[in-house]
Amino acid sequence: MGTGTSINHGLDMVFSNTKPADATPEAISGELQDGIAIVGLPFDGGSSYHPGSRFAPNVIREAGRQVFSHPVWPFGFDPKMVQTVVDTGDVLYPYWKPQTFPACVREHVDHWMGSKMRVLAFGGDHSVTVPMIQSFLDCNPGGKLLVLDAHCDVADFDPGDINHGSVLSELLADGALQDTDLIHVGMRTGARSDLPAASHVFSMDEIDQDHCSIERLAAKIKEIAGRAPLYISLDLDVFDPAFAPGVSTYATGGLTSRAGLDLLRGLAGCNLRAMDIVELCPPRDPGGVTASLAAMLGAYFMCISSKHFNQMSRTDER
Ligand SMILES: [Mn+2]
Repeated sequence: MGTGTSINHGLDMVFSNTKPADATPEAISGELQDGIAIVGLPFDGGSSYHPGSRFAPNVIREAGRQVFSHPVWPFGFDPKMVQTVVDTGDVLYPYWKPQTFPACVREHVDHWMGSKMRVLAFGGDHSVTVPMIQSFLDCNPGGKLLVLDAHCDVADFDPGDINHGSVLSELLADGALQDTDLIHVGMRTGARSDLPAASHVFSMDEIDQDHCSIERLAAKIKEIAGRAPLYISLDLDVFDPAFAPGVSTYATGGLTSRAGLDLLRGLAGCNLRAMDIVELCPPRDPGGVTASLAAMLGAYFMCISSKHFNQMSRTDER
């Protein structure tokens, strides 16, 4: 089973018992650069309703302990054993200057985003995605963005605003993200016309959650994404509150956890470069149900984007 270089130091709070970031990408030489860099984004200054997502990164790390106690179903392997996985820790910022957070994200993330490593980030409220995507697009011009979210996040904004409700309006206004490069899944608030007509929208009422339909949806997304570098921004409120009660803003009528996991698995083979999982609000998460889902989604990303899995799948196809 591969030669993973993950190390359990057993001291720090890290996702998947992996090595804390005592190494920069430059220091991780050769093939080892192909792996996962994990980043925590403990910020909820952009939340409109229920704060608390600043506590999410470590809660997801903790939930990961159980997820990684077995090979990840249905992949049958432990993703930290087949590739380098480095938990780079949390983005730090002076809490009394919340407006500095986006720049602090760039400072922490840019060199990982520009390396061969894939980036897996745990929010934070959805506003943390803005500097993440800007970093991604700077490193991957022509990259595409897949957003899974109940909301379309197109609120009006003034320069310098930090608002989890204006993620897409900011990115589209910035010019780095083209509307044709935006794929949006799970919308069920606002109006379809809130998003640019040229973007690819699969609203919740258009998604049939049986297995074959999710497979077809994944195939459509893969067709749109092609070989372009892909960033997935996963707002946990895309799931129905029955499956993900620990989010800050509820929107009834969302994905089941099964459908969401199947959809993510269906995206194997895309040129996956990064994913964020945002809006987990631990203070309203009974029993850690949503944290557990977030950790599993992270583990899925680590599996489907690994060289190991993609080589295995190619062999199966022969
Ligand atoms: Mn949302």
